[in-house]
Amino acid sequence: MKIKRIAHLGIAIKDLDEALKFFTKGLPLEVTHTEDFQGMRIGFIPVGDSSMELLQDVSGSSAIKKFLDKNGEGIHHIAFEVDDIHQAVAELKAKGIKLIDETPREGAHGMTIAFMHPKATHGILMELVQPSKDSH
Ligand code: CMX
Repeated sequence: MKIKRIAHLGIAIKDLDEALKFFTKGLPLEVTHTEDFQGMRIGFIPVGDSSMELLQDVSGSSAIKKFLDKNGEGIHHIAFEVDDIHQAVAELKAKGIKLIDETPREGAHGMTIAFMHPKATHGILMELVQPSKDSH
């Protein structure tokens, strides 16, 4: 497995429109893609070779809602880009590393994703992603 870069930092936020005022007017950044995905409203903000993935709960029952209720806004996960996610997941399984997604699945923005369990990664929720051509 080769980890190519930090693809994005997932940040749990209460309100995407409100957060974008800070990120695009307070900071000189741009939101390049927004999407409704599995009970979340998601905004992608490129920063150099990586992105921030702002995650708002809209369903009242997403993983982000539970995280926000427990911790408030903040960094939720870190995503590493790999070139072959199926091979990467197979390698982690062979090493006995606990995964949330034992089979890669479709994520936001056309990415194929798999989460590792935070209990196996020193308390940080980590995600592997294999972007599609137009992902960030
Ligand atoms: N980072 C670090 N630790 C986390 C965490 C996070 N983002 N979310 C939960 N945890 C920890 C909790 O603190 C808790 O630890 P303790 O047992 O020590 O208290 C433990 O994991 C269990 O947490 P929980 O609140 O009881 O939540 P669940 O067990 O129901 O779910 C998790 C936790 C990580 C398995 C679940 O949130 C999950 O499957 N996440 C992956 C999918 C996801 O987060 N999707 C939203 C992101 C957008 C996307 O899908 O692309």
